[in-house]
Amino acid sequence: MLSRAGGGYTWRMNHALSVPAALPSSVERQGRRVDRIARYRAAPIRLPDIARVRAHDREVSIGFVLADPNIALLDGLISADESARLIRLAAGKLKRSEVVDRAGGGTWVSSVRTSEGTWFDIAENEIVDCLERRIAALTGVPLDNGEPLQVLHYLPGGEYQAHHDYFDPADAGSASYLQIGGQRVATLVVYLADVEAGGETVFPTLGLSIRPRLGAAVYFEYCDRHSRLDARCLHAGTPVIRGEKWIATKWLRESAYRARAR
Ligand SMILES: O=C(O)CCC(=O)C(=O)O
Repeated sequence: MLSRAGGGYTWRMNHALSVPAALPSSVERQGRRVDRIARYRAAPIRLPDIARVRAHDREVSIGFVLADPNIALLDGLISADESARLIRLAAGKLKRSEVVDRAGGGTWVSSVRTSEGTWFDIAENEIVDCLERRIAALTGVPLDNGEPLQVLHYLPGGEYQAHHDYFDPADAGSASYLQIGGQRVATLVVYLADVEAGGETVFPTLGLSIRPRLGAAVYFEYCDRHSRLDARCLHAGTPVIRGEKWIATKWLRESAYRARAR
C-alpha cells in the first residue's frame, strides 16, 4: 500500500532555483536545444464547455478557463454547511503536514509546508463521497483514480512554498509513488472557508493568484496522455496574513489508485 502521508511534491529551494533542479527546461539533443516544456501537449481541459454544469447533485459554475496550461476556477463545488462539517470532522485529527522525500521516497516535515492536515478515505462519509462524485462528474476522471481527500489547515504565517504536485520520474524517490495509479494528472484545491488576508494559491510562472473564497476551487492539469509533465503548474499557498485557511485537496491519477487505510 502506498504511504498516505505523501503530500504535495516539494522542493526545498525557492521557486527560482527549484524549476531547473526538478525539471530541466531544456536538453541538448543532436546539437539542438529541445524545450522539455515544449514536448508537453495539453489536451483540451477535462471540464464541460459550459458555464454552469450539474455535477452529481449540485450546480457548479466554471468561472474562467485557461488553456495550455489548463487551469480553471470553479464556484459552488461545496456548500457552506458541508464545508463547516468537513472542517469539524478534520479538526479532531490534524497532524503536521509532510512533503515527499524526492531522493528516498518517504516523507518528512519541512519548513516549506507549514500547514497541518488529515486524510479522508474514499467515500468515508457522505460529504466526501458527494464531493468526490462531483469532481468525477466534472472532470470525467473515474472515481477510482482519485487519491483520498486531504484537508489542510493553515494558521497565520502558514504556507506551502512553490512546488509541483507531480512525481518527477527522474527522482529516485518517485518510483514507489508511481507504482499504483501512475502519475498525478490534475489537482483540485477546494476552499472550505474565506481567509481574512493572504493565503492565496499562486502560480508564479503564470502571474496568477487565486484568493480563497468559500465554495470555490482551482483546478489544474499537468500530465498529458504520454505522461509528459507541465512545469508551468508550479504553485504555492502564500502565507496566511490574518485569519485561518481551510482547503481540501484532491489529486487525480492516470489510472486506478487504491490506498485505503482500512
Ligand atoms: O494552499 C494552497 O493554496 C495550495 C495547496 C497545494 O499546493 C497542495 O495541496 O498541493
